Amino acid sequence: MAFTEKAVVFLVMMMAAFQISHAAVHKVGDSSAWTIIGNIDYRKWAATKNFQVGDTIIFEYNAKFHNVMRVTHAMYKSCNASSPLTTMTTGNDSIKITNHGHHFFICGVPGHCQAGQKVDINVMKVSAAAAPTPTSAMASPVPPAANVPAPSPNNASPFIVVKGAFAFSALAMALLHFLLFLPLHY
Ligand SMILES: *[C@@H]1O[C@H](CO)[C@@H](O)[C@H](O)[C@H]1NC(C)=O
Ligand SMILES: *[C@@H]1O[C@H](CO)[C@@H](O)[C@H](O)[C@H]1NC(C)=O
Ligand SMILES: [Cu+2]
Repeated sequence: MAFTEKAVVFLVMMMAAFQISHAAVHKVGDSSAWTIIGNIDYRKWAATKNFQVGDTIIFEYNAKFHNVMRVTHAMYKSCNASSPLTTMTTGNDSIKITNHGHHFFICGVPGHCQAGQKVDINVMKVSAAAAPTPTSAMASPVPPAANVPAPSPNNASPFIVVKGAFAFSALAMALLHFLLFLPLHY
């Protein structure tokens, strides 16, 4: 009986560890990818996914014909590509999700968003038990450098992710410094 109980506890711990370290990669449109061919229903595609903070979203497309713009909800609804938050143009763009809530993307090529090339990535708030700590999130197996596209003039999201990680560690260092040196001043 002890063996069975130990085995169950071990299994549960393994599952918990997997949950915490598990960061999924979602390719938008799956094998159809990011396109206007075939009238892909990206709303339906998104509805089948369980997006979590830490996951990576990949847009794969022919960069001659499409792009990816992160936009506001209003711009998403009206397919207004005049002032995107970020624009990505490599044809293989990956975005690491760093916060929950809606993330809206459209193709900025005239007519494409209207034809349905738009997606709303709704990232759920994780439950407290499954929530990764900031430390484990930072130690995720995806090296930031792998996400940085070849030098390009645009302001792609992966850079924001990298900057965010640096900002976080800088904050942690500042806090540590504060805690270590505060007693010396009193
Ligand atoms: C698109 O958005 C811009 C900036 O928010 C705005 O000035 C413009 O009027 C909008 N165009 C349409 C067609 O809604
Ligand atoms: C796109 O990048 C991913 C890694 O981020 C890679 O696995 C995949 O093969 C690439 N796809 C293409 C078509 O280059
Ligand atoms: Cu397009």
